[in-house]
Amino acid sequence: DSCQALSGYELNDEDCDDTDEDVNPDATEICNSLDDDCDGLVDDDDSDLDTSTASSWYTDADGDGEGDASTEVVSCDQPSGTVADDSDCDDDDVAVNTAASEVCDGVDNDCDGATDDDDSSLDTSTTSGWYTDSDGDGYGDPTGLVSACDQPAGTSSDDTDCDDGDADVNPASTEVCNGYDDDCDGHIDDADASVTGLLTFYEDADSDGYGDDSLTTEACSAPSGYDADGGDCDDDDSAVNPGADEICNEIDDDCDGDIDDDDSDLDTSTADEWWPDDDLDGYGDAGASALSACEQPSGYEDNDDDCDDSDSDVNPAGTEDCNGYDDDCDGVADSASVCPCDVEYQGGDSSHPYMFCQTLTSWTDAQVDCDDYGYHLLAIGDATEDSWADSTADSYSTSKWWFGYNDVSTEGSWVWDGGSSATYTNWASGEPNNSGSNEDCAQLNRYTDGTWNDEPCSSTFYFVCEAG
Ligand code: 2F8
Ligand code: CA
Repeated sequence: DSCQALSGYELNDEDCDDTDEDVNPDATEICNSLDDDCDGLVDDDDSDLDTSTASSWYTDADGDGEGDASTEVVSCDQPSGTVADDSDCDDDDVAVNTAASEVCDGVDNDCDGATDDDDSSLDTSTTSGWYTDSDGDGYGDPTGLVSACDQPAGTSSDDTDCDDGDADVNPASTEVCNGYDDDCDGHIDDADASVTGLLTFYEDADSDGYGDDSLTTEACSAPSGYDADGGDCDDDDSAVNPGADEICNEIDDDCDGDIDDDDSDLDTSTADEWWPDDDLDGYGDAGASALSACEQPSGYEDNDDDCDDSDSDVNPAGTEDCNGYDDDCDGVADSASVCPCDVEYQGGDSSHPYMFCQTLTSWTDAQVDCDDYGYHLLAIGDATEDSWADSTADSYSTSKWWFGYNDVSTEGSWVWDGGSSATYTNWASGEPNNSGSNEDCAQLNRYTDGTWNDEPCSSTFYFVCEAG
């Protein structure tokens, strides 16, 4: 004791460690394993502990060295079962922590917030192989590998599609004849034993494009010596098949069962032309249309030389007679050589003869003479015929010529030989005058201008006959 404070002495004895100036009742309890504030309690045991000097500890339930952030405990000493790390995102799984590898398992193994394919640090050795399935047929393109945990859209676990651009082509498809390896077995069409839908081909021995219906084989493509078309009715003759033209040769060229004229398909350019021979004189009707046929039809001839198919005496072999007809079909009816008189034709119409008979004959006898050859006394139809007949008669003789106009039957009623009425007349002025009440027949050349005159029918003149 002393009255004054002695150097190195204090009025209290509360220092519990007088060798450490930081330890005393006024000191702050901190983590240092000392009873800093001399309250008898050290560190974690002292409720006065300055926790800012303590550490945070986290439960590491799975013992993987990383703790559960939700289990923070602040203390100086590490509690048993805790760690200073708080990064374990699953403290019940020792395999899940920030040191783990991200693998395909649906778990965020490395606690980085991303799972599986979403994690760029994914261990790709744990992924699966997926193959693009562009055609959506469930079979993937072996060249379109995509590695991922989960199957990406538009992929397949399969890698056996041999054409990922065609949904009809894959190992489950049926091989058909189309030039593709439909079922992806490496074999196309006929080379694939599983092919279906084969076509029928026909053996074509004559190589004309059409085969024998009785010799067939099934395939996608025509084997050598076979054709897609059958129907060849003669496979030894390349000119005979369904594609051939039916021609006149007594063969069923086009294999339709009909031969030559019996076949409506006949190429008529190979047929002959036949003309009807109604008068059966061996000569066809020159005025008829020809019939095309391979064989001569009954009643037809191979010529159209008959100028009158209603008269078997008229044809090129006929005998030209004086009858007003072209009996031998040479284009000329009658002639002076077969007729009793000179024969003339108006305007070059050799089918219509006129006879200019220079024998003095009464009108009535002349009428009979004309009629004997199938003619009648000239009937003048118009001024042209009148002028021609008059000038032609003049060229033979300027004497008088009978023609057919007469009023023999009824005085004053003039008609042509045969009885028909006239549409044209050319009487001389003052004629007919029935001079002497005895003139009933008409004649040319009383007047030199070609006009007509009536004279007695008993007079004998030259006469003009007209055919028909
Ligand atoms: O003058 C016309 C007249 O001339 C003759 O009679 C005089 C003719 N007769 C004979 O030639 C026979 C008539 O026919 C004629 O009309
Ligand atoms: Ca007269």
